[in-house]
Amino acid sequence: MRLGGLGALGMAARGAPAWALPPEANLTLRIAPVTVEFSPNLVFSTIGYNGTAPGPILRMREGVPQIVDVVNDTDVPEQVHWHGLLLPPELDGADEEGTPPVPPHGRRRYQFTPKPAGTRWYHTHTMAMADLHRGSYTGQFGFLVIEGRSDPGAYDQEVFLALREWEPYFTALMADADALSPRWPMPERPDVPEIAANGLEVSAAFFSINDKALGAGEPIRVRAGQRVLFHLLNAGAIENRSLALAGHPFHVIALDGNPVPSPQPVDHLVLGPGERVDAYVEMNRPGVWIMGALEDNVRNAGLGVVVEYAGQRQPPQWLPQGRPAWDYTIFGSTPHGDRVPARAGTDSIEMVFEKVARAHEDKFNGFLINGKPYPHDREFVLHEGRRYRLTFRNRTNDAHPLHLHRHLFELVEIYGKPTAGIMKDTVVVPRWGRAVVEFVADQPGLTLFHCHIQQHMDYGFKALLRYA
Ligand SMILES: [Cu+2]
Repeated sequence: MRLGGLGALGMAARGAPAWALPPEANLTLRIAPVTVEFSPNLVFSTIGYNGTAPGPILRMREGVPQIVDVVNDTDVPEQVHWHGLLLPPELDGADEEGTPPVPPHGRRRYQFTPKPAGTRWYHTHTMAMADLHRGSYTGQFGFLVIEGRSDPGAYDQEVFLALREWEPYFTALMADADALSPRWPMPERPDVPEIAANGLEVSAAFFSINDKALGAGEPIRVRAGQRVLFHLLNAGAIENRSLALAGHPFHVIALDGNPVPSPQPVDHLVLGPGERVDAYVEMNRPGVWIMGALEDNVRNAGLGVVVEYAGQRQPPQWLPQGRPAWDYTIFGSTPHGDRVPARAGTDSIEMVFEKVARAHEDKFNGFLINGKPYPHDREFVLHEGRRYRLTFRNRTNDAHPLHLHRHLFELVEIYGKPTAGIMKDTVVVPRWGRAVVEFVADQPGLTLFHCHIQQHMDYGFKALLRYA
């Protein structure tokens, strides 16, 4: 065993047996203010990990124990959530589940055995409320890759791209909130539409991929004939993001880090906050191309990166894209029949989501689940070993990325279509839409469920599930 720090040596000098020495962390994450240069003309201050935002790409091996020390060099308590991992509540990283926070100017040690394999991520999980310099509005996010035995296939390069917005502000003037959604059925749409004035929501003026705006920083350099594996993450706090690489389809192989039953090529991707997509691109169209958001205003405000083939020198080119048409079900396997029958022994949990305009401080919208505010004490009680069917009824005019902590779920119905085999931890339910997911209650302990849009979570779009 390697020696720890000076404290450990001191203990040894006093005669502590070697086995009593604390082991060294194999990873230290330091939460502290950082300054990020998004372009030569745009420099922001935020909070990051280890001096950068996004934080370092962490790699762990599935099943190999880890010791992570998190040091908090800020004045406020912090939480690090390990998104997509199956961890006990005391390590998961959510106040609501009882995870002890990392105290201000203090530290906390996390010891865990990471699983399952796949593209995961880590990020702050504090509340922000009306403070747009806290929680997921900051730069506290990064990729966490859990390497497993499964073979991702042959590829020549691996590229990690986190999509983000910056300098958020409150506004009641929102663009079409669902511009990225096709016209899906709206089974939860009320007969009489609500006309209450909408509250202030969060928007942003600047965007980046990783820590650079489109046109700043180095291009992704490729060669004709290469296969490049992209790991994509919407690390944003506020909205769905789209992405296309001019002239090149994405071959989607995994959603939220989990291999899909039917890998498919698509012209573009749409990711809700918290979601990941793993997709490879065959580099077979030499040139200098823009990979960026479909919406011109978002792409031109920074959400993009240049892909440059070797030997090509022309200005980067964007090609007009069609209307977004993202559909999870093309990556699933087809269940038998039109409807997915609940498996024998499956219990049902219904969740109806509603928005209450300007419920908070006469400014911010509030959210209710089944007509009630958080915490839904004893409302959602799980029995270990049982399979649950969760029906999400979105009776609001926004799309919501719904995240279940500490469990993976299988998507069984969305857009009015049955599907099977798609394992996720976050699913975007379209406005007035419905989604049905199933999961096995095999992770005892408090389990947080919430919308991954920071403002929605802060103002009530969350619930605690507990085990009996
Ligand atoms: Cu939401």
